[in-house]
Amino acid sequence: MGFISRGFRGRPRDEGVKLPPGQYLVHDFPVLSAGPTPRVPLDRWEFAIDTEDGKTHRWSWQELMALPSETPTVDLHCVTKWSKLGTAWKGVSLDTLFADVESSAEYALVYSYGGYTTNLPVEDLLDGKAWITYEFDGEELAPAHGGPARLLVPHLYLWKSAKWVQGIRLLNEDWPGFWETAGYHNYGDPWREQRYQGD
Ligand SMILES: Nc1nc2c(c(=O)[nH]1)N[C@H]1C(S)=C(S)[C@@H](COP(=O)(O)O)O[C@H]1N2
Ligand SMILES: [Mo]
Repeated sequence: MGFISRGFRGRPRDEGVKLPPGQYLVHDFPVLSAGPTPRVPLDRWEFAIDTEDGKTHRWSWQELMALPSETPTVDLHCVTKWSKLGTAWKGVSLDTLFADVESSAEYALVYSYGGYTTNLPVEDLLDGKAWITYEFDGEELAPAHGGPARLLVPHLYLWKSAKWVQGIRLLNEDWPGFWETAGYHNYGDPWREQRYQGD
């Protein structure tokens, strides 16, 4: 009779959303940590970039706060298949942190307080693709989600976004990190569904 069912699936707000293959939407913010949450007092916190020539660039918490910040709103994709859309962050772009770093290294090994590591190409940190974030949803970043500061690299699976980030080591050869050594994909592009080695 001319009645057309619109055939909503799920919530109307999820309609028309295109997710990477194999992902489903969540509206909460799951916590995934491979170990206990490290606590680093801000007066002892620092972030470092170590170059392939053995030079170290360091920022204290106050120095990080004094840098120009950005407020990216991005989608998150976890290899365990949840995706969370439109998350709002505040942090410092890696372009800003790399501004005075002289390096021709192609590879980065990100390391965290607590010992976590993850690797990615340096170019995936640059050109507006990655931030050291310290606020989520307008509030200081909760320790469980990586506070005081975490790397955010939203175009790769979320295991690349190291929580409690401590530094980035620039390398001429690729060193696999924690999950990459355990059989996860070396690069981890969610749109190409690069979950495990061989994908
Ligand atoms: N330091 C550290 N960073 C980490 C992890 C971790 O165990 N330790 N887990 C990774 C994984 S597998 C995911 S999915 C995300 C989870 O971030 P969330 O707990 O804020 O959701 O953090 C990533 N960063
Ligand atoms: Mo994950």
